[in-house]
Amino acid sequence: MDRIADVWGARTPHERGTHWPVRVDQELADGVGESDVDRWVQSACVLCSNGCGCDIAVKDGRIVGVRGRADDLVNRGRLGPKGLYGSWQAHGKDRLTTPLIRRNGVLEETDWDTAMNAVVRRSQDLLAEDGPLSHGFYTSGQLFLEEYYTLGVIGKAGIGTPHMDGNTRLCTATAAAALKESFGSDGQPACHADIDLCDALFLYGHNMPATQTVMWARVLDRIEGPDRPRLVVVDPRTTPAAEAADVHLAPLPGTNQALLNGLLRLVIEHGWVDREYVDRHTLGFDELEATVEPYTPEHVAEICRVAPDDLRRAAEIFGTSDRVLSTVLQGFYQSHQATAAACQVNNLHLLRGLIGRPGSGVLQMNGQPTAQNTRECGADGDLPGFRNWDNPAHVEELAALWNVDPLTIPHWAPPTHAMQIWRYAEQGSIRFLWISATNPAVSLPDLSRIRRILRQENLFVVAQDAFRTETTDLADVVLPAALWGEKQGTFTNLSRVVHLSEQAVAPPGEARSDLDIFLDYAHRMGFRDRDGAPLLKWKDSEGAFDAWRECSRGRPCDYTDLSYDRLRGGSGIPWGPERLYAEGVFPTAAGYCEDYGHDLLTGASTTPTDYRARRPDGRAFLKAAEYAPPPDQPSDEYPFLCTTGRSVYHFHTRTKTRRAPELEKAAPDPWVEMSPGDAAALGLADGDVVRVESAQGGVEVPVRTGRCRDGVVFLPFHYGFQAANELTPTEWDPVSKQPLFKLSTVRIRKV
Ligand SMILES: Nc1nc2c(c(=O)[nH]1)N[C@H]1C(S)=C(S)[C@@H](COP(=O)(O)OP(=O)(O)OC[C@H]3O[C@@H](n4cnc5c(=O)[nH]c(N)nc54)[C@H](O)[C@@H]3O)O[C@H]1N2
Ligand SMILES: Nc1nc2c(c(=O)[nH]1)N[C@H]1C(S)=C(S)[C@@H](COP(=O)(O)OP(=O)(O)OC[C@H]3O[C@@H](n4cnc5c(=O)[nH]c(N)nc54)[C@H](O)[C@@H]3O)O[C@H]1N2
Ligand code: SF4
Ligand SMILES: [Mo]
Repeated sequence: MDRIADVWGARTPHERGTHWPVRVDQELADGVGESDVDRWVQSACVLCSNGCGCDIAVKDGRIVGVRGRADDLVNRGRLGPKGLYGSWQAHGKDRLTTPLIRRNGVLEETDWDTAMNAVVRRSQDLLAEDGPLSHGFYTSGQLFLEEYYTLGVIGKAGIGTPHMDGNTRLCTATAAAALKESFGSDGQPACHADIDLCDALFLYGHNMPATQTVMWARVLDRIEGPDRPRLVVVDPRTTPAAEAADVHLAPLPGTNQALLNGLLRLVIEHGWVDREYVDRHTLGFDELEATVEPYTPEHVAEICRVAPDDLRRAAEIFGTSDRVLSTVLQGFYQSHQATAAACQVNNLHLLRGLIGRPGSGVLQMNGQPTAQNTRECGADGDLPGFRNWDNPAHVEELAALWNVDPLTIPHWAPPTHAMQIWRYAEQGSIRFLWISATNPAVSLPDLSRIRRILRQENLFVVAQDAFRTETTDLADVVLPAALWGEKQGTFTNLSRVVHLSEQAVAPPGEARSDLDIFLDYAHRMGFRDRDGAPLLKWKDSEGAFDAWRECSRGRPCDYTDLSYDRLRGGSGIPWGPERLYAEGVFPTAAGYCEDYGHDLLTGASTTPTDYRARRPDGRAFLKAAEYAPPPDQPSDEYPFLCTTGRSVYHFHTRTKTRRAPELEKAAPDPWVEMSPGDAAALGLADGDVVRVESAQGGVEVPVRTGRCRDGVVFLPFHYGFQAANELTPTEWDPVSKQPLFKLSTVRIRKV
């Protein structure tokens, strides 16, 4: 099979409500036949949030391929291009095999004792001099649950710093925020099987054919089946999803909130509202109705530059289909008014009561494979178990569980978000920054600033990765990490399905699992509980998982039903029921909710008193917001709106996918996409190299025409050279604090 040319693979069409047929995809190294494989080891793919179940092929102690798991409810055997080629081929290539330490400005190989002692000495000195606020932790959406929970406890109960976040801030902080604002807690309402059952599917700022290829294969099998669901796609580019759509709305980047207010207005005006559901299960209808009133199709058309009739058709599909599934992703989360716009998708579903029912619901998508666990376990700064930092009873629960003084656990202010952590490092109040499983020197906005911060003399940077990256090159200590397949752990996909990933092979050289590294740090630091016993009472991944189960008990993400034994064999298993909120009861009770919410326009927090006074008691919030124009508008100097995102063949900063020959060959270099009209106006043809410049910086890349609407250009952000993030500004959403990667203004000229 060639998943480069044929990204989604052979169709297996089926009828609504019937099981998605099995199709097993497999890839083995050249010269390795199925009979050569010594064993197949159970796992799931870690190259996107879909979390496809797979088995890892092992021969002579090496990983030699992968195969989809036919039994898995997520993928029924399928794997996409990244899963097939990218998940395993990087393992043997130019890995970090020993720790590195900077001496006289140069990174040199060293042993673990020297490296860890240097980390611990700096940590202890700073704690003594400046206290916990000198420490910042910037982690990932790509470690395992056990690793996040361990890191979370170290940060909160060992050090006691609020400065911990994941790159999930760049990724799905808005998903979490929108779920909290509308429903009271994080937790994905819908499930994958809703694709098999829906009558209409809405993709909001989501290029699913490129970014969850197996999920899209599932959609294609409905689209080509006998009872095709209708498809509406909201994206300024003509993505493959847009090409397949019944209605493609291509708003100008940054105008999602106006478009959604327009859709809500039409749904209300035509009486497509389930009044009984709204009255019993929601709060805030009158304010929502009043807020969306000015957004007539004509007004919206003017702001978003879409055809008013297309908006009407989209609203009618939403209003008149029995079962509607919506997905939301970066075109919303990384754009202007991110949380506000994502909440309006929740509002559409609440208005019709289309949530928690077979074939109906919302997927506020994840992107990274384990981002859900970063959020659940508190490695994104939130308190573990979707606990509310502003609720003293929740802090007490954790203090009792960990046997520490509640005052150690930082809860005097909201947890510090990643963009603020970088700001503190820039200003010099954070002097110890531990980066794990992320490559900020490519993935954060305004890269010249990020490089400047990482190079600062008075900032001690620890970087923990499997490869040398643009980030490890700027670190003071580099810790070599084991990858997926070289360690054991669990993770939870975009539909709450938990998979166990077993260790298939030994890590190379002296590389160690992130769990072992964190445990070693805790041990050397001597973190203790109130009785003088070690703070961390587990020594391996299963022990960490069991400790986490206790922490999650009674919370919305309750894992107590799951165990390593239950997760072995068969399919991954969701936490909670298949769909959340089937009864229309939401986790909004004041004593239970994860957050008291915010004003969507300004980000101002709701006080606990005001929250309680609204008596949500299980009802969802219909939160409204006006459209506000984006801060950056095209000008004579920077006439184009620039947006950034993904290509199907690469994962992020390419540390794995550029080491997979098939993927690297398919997309070796960056480019800029623009509309044929804009290209012609500048006298540009395909392949001409242009300089793209924003107020932050510039890149030189060849032009590809097509896909973009006039006035908008697009760059993939995967490449560490001519990197898209040289262009992006340091701006974020007021509620979720997610950076605005999808919106800058640029000028373009031929070089
Ligand atoms: N192949 C591949 N797959 C991946 C990844 C990868 O790197 N490569 N990464 C994974 C991760 S971590 C994530 S977060 C997901 C991301 O998955 P997606 O969100 O699907 O990917 P993006 O390309 O970032 O953005 C999606 C779309 O947003 C559109 N867009 C830009 N601005 C706006 C706007 O203002 N409004 C609207 N409506 N749309 C806009 C862009 O045109 C783009 O097509 O993918 C996951 N899957
Ligand atoms: N302009 C622009 N910028 C963006 C985006 C965009 O759309 N546009 N998208 C944003 C989004 S959604 C995301 S998710 C981020 C992604 O940005 P990053 O997280 O920086 O990207 P990755 O390349 O996935 O980096 C993960 C690193 O972890 C390493 N790694 C993998 N597995 C392990 C492990 O088990 N242990 C350890 N220690 N290391 C491991 C990899 O080698 C790699 O270096 O980029 C963000 N930046
Ligand atoms: S869809 Fe995502 S999880 Fe599935 S094989 Fe592709 S990259 Fe891996
Ligand atoms: Mo992401």
